[in-house]
Amino acid sequence: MFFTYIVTGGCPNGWKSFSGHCYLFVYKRITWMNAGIECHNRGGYLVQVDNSHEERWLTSQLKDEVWLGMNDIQNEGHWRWSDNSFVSYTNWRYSEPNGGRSENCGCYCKNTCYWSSFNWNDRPCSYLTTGYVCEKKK
Ligand SMILES: [Ca+2]
Ligand SMILES: [Ca+2]
Repeated sequence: MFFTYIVTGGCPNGWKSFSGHCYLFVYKRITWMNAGIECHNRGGYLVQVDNSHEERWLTSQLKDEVWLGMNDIQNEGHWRWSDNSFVSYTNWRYSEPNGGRSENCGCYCKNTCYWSSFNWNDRPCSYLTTGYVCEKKK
């Protein structure tokens, strides 16, 4: 039996290819936790931004605010990605993160102040943001 598998640059149909990884952009009202579950169910994880190269590509693709894979739920101010690795590269918006214990999940926030259209904000994990990005390795 054969399965047809439509790929775009080595990624499943609907996913975008960048630097050895595949990215799926989903726009819907959703909490951070549920966004993570949906990514997991698709064989990926909430997007992890490792460097300015990836950051520039992601922000060039974004159409609205989306969840990032990072959180400081376990230890306030100590941000980790879904695989438990520490967040090293950051692109926080000016004055962010500002939420303390009430805001423990990271997202891309629209930015009207600077040339870059999106950068990072901490938000309550139960906030219904406008979407999420899943990532997985090819
Ligand atoms: Ca926090
Ligand atoms: Ca915030």
